[in-house]
Parts: sequence; C-alpha cells; structure tokens
Amino acid sequence: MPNVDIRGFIFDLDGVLTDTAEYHYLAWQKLADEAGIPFNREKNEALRGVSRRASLMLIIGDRPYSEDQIQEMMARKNSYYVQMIENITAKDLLPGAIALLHELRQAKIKIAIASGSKNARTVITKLGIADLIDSLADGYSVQKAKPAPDLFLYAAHQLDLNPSQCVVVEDAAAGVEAALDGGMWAIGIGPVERVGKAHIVLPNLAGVTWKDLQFRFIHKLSTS
Ligand code: B16
Ligand code: MG
Repeated sequence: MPNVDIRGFIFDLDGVLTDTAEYHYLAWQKLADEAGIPFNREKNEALRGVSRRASLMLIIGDRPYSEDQIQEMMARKNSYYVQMIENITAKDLLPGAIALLHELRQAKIKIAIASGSKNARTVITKLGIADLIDSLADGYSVQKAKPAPDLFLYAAHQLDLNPSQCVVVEDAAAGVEAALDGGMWAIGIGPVERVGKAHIVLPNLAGVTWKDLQFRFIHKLSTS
C-alpha cells in the first residue's frame, strides 16, 4: 500500500471524463454488423479500456481474417468513431469532471490524462480541457496497452512524480489493474463487480471533491 503523499492525478479519458465509450461501442457495432459478426452491448463490456487492435481481436474471435483485413477493419472502425466525435463539446464532459479538475488545479495538484486512445488529443481539445492538464499520455505514448502499467508510469514520469504520489481514476478493470501494478492509488468509476479492486470505488465523479478524497485516502491507510 503506497503512502498518502498525493501530488498528481492521472485521469483515464473515455468513461471517466467523457462518455466516448458509447461512440466506441456504436462504431464497433456498425463494423460487426457489416462483417456479419454477432455483437451487442453486453459483449462490448469486455472492450472497455481495451486497445483498438485487442478490441477487434475480441470481436472477431477465431474467424480467419488476414492482417490486411484486420488493418482495414481497424481503419474503418476508427473512421466511424472519428465521425461520431466530430461534434463533441464541453457539454460532453461527465458530471463533476470540470469541477474536480478546477479544484485540483487550485490545490496545485498536477494533472495528466492517460488514455489508450489515439484520438485522445482531439477529444480533449473538443472538450475544452487541454489547458487544465499538465500532460497527456495517449495511444501513441507507449507500446504496451493497459492492463500493463506502462501508460500510467509514462504519465507519472511526465508529471515528474513517483507512482506512489499519483492517483489514477479509471472506469475499466484493465485500467485499475494497470494502476495497482504500477504502484499507484486507484479510484474506480463504476460498479464494484468491474472496478472493485480499486482503493476507492465511486459511481461517477458527480459531487466528488479533492477534499473528500484526501480524507478517504487517509482513512483508507489508517484502517489497512
Ligand atoms: P482508439 P481510454 C480507450 O480509451 C477506450 O476505452 C477503448 O474503447 C478504445 O478501444 C481505446 O481507447 C483505443 O482507442 O481506437 O481511439 O485509439 O478508456 O483508455 O481513455
Ligand atoms: Mg476508460
């Protein structure tokens, strides 16, 4: 268990600050329908926080597609996704996200966004939060995707902090695993069945304050 000397927050993007997860789902659904592969919302749950290629692999299973076909399908899904995020604005920030970002900045806590998405920079710009963060780690930053801790370790390094000084906020089981593996504090957003391994589990960021979180982390340490 790391000590409580939190100096930085590393936010996952999709599913934490904004709900682009829905657009990822709709884009994969369109691709699967075109390919005649059975897919639905329930199956999509396994794709949460998973990289583009690994997501496609989960969808196609053992169907024998060539590398060229795989590349084409990834590009096609991405083109659907890019079209869908075209009209994203600050209104697409999830409840509580902007208030927490502002409070953290006022408290001089460093902020990074660590997203497995290669479209993260576009999304952040459209959401209007680029000026509120100190660093972005995205789908281009590291080789090994979540659940490997690499993306979060990269973000901590960018913030010039030790992993134990960072809190990761994640909505995916793979992301919580990556944070814990990297020696960071983890806040899981979503149901206990999905993110229950995190130090703190919250349904969403609505009404969540840095003051309250600090208290909860200190309490967590004193009772562990
Ligand atoms: P792209 P996150 C992840 O973003 C998404 O949750 C996941 O659904 C997506 O496949 C992955 O990014 C790659 O995204 O295809 O845009 O490069 O949750 O890590 O912010
Ligand atoms: Mg996510």
